Amino acid sequence: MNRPLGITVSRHIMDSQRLHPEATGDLTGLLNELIVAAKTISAEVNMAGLADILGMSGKTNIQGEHVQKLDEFANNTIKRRMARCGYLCAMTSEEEADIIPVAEGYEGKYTLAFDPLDGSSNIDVNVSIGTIFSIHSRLSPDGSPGEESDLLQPGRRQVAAGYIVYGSSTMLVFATSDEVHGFTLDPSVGEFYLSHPDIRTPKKSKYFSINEGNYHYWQEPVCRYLEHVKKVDKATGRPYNARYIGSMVADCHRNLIAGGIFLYPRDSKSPTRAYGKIRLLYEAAPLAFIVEQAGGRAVTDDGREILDIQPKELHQRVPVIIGSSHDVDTFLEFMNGKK
Ligand code: AHM
Ligand code: MG
Repeated sequence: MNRPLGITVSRHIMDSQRLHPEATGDLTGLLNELIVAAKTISAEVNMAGLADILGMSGKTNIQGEHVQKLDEFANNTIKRRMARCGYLCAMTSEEEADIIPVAEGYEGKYTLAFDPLDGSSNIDVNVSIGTIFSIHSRLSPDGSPGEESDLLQPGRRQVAAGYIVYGSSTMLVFATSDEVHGFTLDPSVGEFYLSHPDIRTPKKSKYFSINEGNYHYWQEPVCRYLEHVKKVDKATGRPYNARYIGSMVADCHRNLIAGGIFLYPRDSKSPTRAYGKIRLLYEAAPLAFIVEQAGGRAVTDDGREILDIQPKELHQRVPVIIGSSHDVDTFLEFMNGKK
C-alpha cells in the first residue's frame, strides 16, 4: 500500500482498519490505548535521571509520594490503563507471577502479554530499553473473565505484536498479519509519526549479537558457529561485526533495520538456563512475529519455529535465534551437523 510519510500512528491505524470492512475497531482502540501508555512510559524514561527515580524504589519523593523504579512504573502504567480499556479479557506481564484480570464489566475480546521494560540491566545506566507487547484473540467465550489458556497460545496466532524502544529517540514498531511499520515519537507534539513504512529486514547481514561471556557454557556447535562468523573470509563478508546491547528489544530493533542475527541459545550456566534466558510470551514470540513479518526468521537452537511453539506456562523460557534469514539458516546448518 502506498502511504504518505508524515502521518500519525492513529491515522495510520484507522486507514489500515478501512481495508478490513469486517473490523469492529476494537484492535484500533486497543492499540491506541497502548500507545498512550507507551508515551507515558517514554516521558518517564526520559525524565528518569532528572526526577531522581533511578534505582530508588521504596523511597519517597519531595511530595511524599512513593517513588517507583522505572520497571514498576512501566508495569503499573500498562496494567492500570489497559484494565479498563474494554478491549481485553486478561493480561500477563513479565513482572507478575500470575494472570492479570481486567476490571469487572470491562471484558473484551483480546489478550495482552507484555514485558513492561525489557533490558533490566540497562535501566539504570541510560542505555536503550523497551516495552514489548503481544495480542491474541481470546479462546474462551466473550463477556466472561479471561483465563490462563487464553494467554497460552502459539505466537503464530498473534493478531498484532509490537515494541517501543526508548533510545536516542522513542520508536514504536508494530506488526499485524498484513504489515510492519515503524513510527518515531516527536516529543514536542507527543505524536508518533510514520518513519519506517513497510519494514523489510536484510536477508543477509554482517552483524551478530550474543553475550559471548557465555561461550564456555554453550553447546559445541554454537561455539563453532561463533568461530565461523568471526573468521576472515572476504568473499562471504566475514568477519561479521559484534553488536550486543543487552536489551533484546534494542538488539532486535537494530538487527531489524540494519540486518543481523541475535542469539540467546541454551547454556549450562545454571539449571534454570536449560532453555536459555528469554521468555516465550513476552519477548521471543512478539519479536519473532515482527521479524518474520519483515522477512526474517526466528527459531530455537534445535530448529523449531518460535511461532509454532505451544506455550505451557506463562513464564516459559525458550532458546532464541532470530534475525536475517540467511544467517539463521546458516546457524541451523551448524546445529544440524551440516557445517
Ligand atoms: P529482562 O527481561 O530482565 O530485561 O531480561 C531479558 C534480557 C534481554 O533483553 C537481553 O537480551 C538479555 O536479558 C541479556 O541477558 P545477558 O545479560 O545474560 O546478556
Ligand atoms: Mg525482558
